[in-house]
Amino acid sequence: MAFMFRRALVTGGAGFIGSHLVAALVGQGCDVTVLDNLASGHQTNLDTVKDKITFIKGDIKDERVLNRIIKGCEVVFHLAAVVSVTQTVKDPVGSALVNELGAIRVLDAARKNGVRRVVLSSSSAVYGDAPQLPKSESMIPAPMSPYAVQKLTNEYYAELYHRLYGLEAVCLRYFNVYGPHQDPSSPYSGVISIFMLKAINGEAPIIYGDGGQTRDFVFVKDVVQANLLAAAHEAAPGRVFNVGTSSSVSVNGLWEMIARLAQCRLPAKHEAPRPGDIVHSLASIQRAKELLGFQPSVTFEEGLRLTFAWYRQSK
Ligand code: UD2
Repeated sequence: MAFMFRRALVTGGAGFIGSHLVAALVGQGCDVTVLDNLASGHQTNLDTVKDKITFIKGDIKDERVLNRIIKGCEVVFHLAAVVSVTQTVKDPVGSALVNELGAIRVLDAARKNGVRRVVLSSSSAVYGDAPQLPKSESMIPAPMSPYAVQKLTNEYYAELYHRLYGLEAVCLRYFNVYGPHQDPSSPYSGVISIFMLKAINGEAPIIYGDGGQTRDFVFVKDVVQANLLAAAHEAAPGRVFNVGTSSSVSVNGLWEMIARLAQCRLPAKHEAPRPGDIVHSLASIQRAKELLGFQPSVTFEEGLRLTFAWYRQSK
């Protein structure tokens, strides 16, 4: 029996993935509160639902705010985080205060206020550069950045809160998520957002290395689907699930597809590989398929088309 819920809190709900999740929850009649400090999220991401949600500008580190707004929620989707790997390398302590301590505060506020389930956003970063493909949840994690350690720590705490306190915590390891609302403004933004902007502006992108590296790109709508399944399904609590598509595309192939969409004939410039860049990444989504009924619904071509239309319109 699926767990039906009416009230949810989304931390990081003004961010790229969070804002899509909020819209989907509102669409299914859920009463949604968003907590976001707008450090990397944008309130404009919530424009279409702003009259139908409660928006709180605040921090997950603020225990008082958290305890106040979590009351009465049946599910918490925890997406608030320092999302840049580079930022966590520059500031391991500051980022841990948000990504580790902040997450524990969310789990603890949930426990103390009778929340039934918490869905936490984790990352494929926890696998590091282990060569085995596809990456499956049974592999031993090999985190290689503070970001990855922080996400893995969240997973351990989630499991612990499930075991010790019976809180129904679920973790989702996202692979390379793309789609509308992804911010292309930093050199460490998602490659699709960067390439889209370059193509629209008629500029050549930079490909690091020979471009043969591959990624499992998952459209944001499917990440939302995974969150909703994780929140509702009885098989989810206490578990970790990969969220990807189980197919991959090379960075060269990606630029070809985007250039075709934009009718841009510029060849990419190649630079030295990024230090620490992993070569191949591919998800096994067997567990999510079997236990949650997860099935990616948007083909890569379709997802790119939708994303491109959004960047062109919002330019
Ligand atoms: C993703 C996640 C990161 C972490 C990591 C774990 C994103 C945005 N980042 O990093 O948070 O979970 O996986 O492994 O999802 N590239 C170019 N040119 C550019 C930008 C990127 O060639 O202008 C290449 C880059 O060198 C890499 C690939 O594109 O090989 C993907 O880069 P990315 O930054 O989008 O994502 P990734 O996989 O490094």
